[in-house]
Amino acid sequence: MAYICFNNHENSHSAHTMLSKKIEAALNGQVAVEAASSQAYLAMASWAENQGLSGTATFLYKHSDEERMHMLKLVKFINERGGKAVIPALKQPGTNFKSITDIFQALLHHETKVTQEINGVVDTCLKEKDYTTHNFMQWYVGEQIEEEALARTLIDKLNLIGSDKGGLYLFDRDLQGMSVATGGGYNRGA
Ligand code: OFO
Repeated sequence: MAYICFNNHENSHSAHTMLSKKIEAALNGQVAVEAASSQAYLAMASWAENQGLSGTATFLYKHSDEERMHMLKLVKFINERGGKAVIPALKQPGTNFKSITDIFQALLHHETKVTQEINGVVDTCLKEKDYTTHNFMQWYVGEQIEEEALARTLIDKLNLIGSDKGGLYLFDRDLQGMSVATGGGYNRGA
């Protein structure tokens, strides 16, 4: 059946109100945050790989990819709404980690800051009355709940394991098949 959509992506510049400069700047700020997250987790993945923690490395490489996807989603949204996405320069992330627990604490700390940034963007959307972008940002709000919960669960597990090598081996093995996208599957009735 022929179907004409007047609201498709090609027409989106005219079909939706264009982004205000404030919203465009806030979203571009978030592009930089997601890019920095991807880079930070890439450094963590590489550290874990060098420590022989292959499951942890796999998990972190995947996490880095997911953050890049979060960045891309924003880039496309900004451009589709008639704005201009800015691809940021990247700073070298921290590479000196003391332990696997140190990694996940740094990850949780980082994600808590990301949540604050996202809340800041949501706040700007409300102030600017941009309900389309507000709606788009809800995906990020939900994602942050998952990511923070998973990081906390992993830190709890690591605290229980302490210096037990067998426990650490099993922890690393379990991380092999896990990702934020699969909802963790850790300690959630699995
Ligand atoms: Fe870790 O989160 Fe992106 O958004």
